[in-house]
Amino acid sequence: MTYRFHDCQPEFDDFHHSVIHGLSATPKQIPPKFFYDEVGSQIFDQICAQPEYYVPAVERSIFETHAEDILASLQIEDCHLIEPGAGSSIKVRFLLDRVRPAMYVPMDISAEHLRASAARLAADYPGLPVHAVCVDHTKPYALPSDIPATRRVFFYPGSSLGNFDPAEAIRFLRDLRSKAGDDGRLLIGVDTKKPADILHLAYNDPAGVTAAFNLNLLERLRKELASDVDPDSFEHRAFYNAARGRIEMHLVSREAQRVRVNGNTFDFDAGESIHTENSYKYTPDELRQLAWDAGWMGEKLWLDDKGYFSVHLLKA
Ligand code: AVJ
Repeated sequence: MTYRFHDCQPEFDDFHHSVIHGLSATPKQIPPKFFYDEVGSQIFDQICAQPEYYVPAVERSIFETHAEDILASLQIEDCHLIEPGAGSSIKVRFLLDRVRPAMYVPMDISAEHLRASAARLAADYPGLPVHAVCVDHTKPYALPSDIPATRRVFFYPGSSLGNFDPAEAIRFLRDLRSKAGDDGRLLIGVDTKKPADILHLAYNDPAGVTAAFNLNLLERLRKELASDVDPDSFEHRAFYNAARGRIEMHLVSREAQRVRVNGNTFDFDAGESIHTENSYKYTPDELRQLAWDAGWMGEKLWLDDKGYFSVHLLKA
């Protein structure tokens, strides 16, 4: 078992700065990458088990239905498989159960979570070299030099791309393109546009797990930034903004109040929100155009019957 952990130390100050900066802005905002502390990463796994959050199940059904075609097209045997934002490394097991890459590189912003899930994975796949890299992939970073620069296959499932706005998404894809090299590939899962009621339910699950995920951000403010914010004084709101093709998540203040964060004070009107997430949805054509603008060619595309989710294979 080869297992290595590279800690590129996503700057801890970053959380503090982003929160102070984001709460000083109009409208108030905090970037979604801060959802994923240890607790948040676990709540996200629970979201993925909610029937209304169709994303993982539909993506999985696409992988299963088209497994042969996907694996044949990928030529993954012997490749260096790299997964930005790997989280618990659950989805990649589908690939690892069927083929043997020369190396698996899970990358994640949450050090503890990555350490635990990468170690578990290395134990479950003896003989697979696992090089975990703790890094914030939304910022410029270099891959460690012991990850070979050839035969790189990037795996970016679950519509993680949706958190970037379209201009950022192009920048991110362009960066992957340059890291991938000329024989590189990108297997990417992207949520599609669909009726608003289905989208609405996916981000407003009746069990309240998505609400807990959103509100956990305020728990982080309390724990890590010595904030006096009362999570009960905010409520979860998620809706589909059709004009911009995205789900928006907000934390809405139930009352006019003053919140303290590390010695700074922030005033909220009743009903004023903190914008915590965008989740962009792309038609297959829109995604192909975006990828093209970033230097990728669409090689193959797989959809489920209803067209609720798309898996694209892109080549350099
Ligand atoms: C991990 C960004 C793909 O936008 O669907 C799920 C995060 N937020 N429920 C998404 C999320 C609320 C998720 N991504």
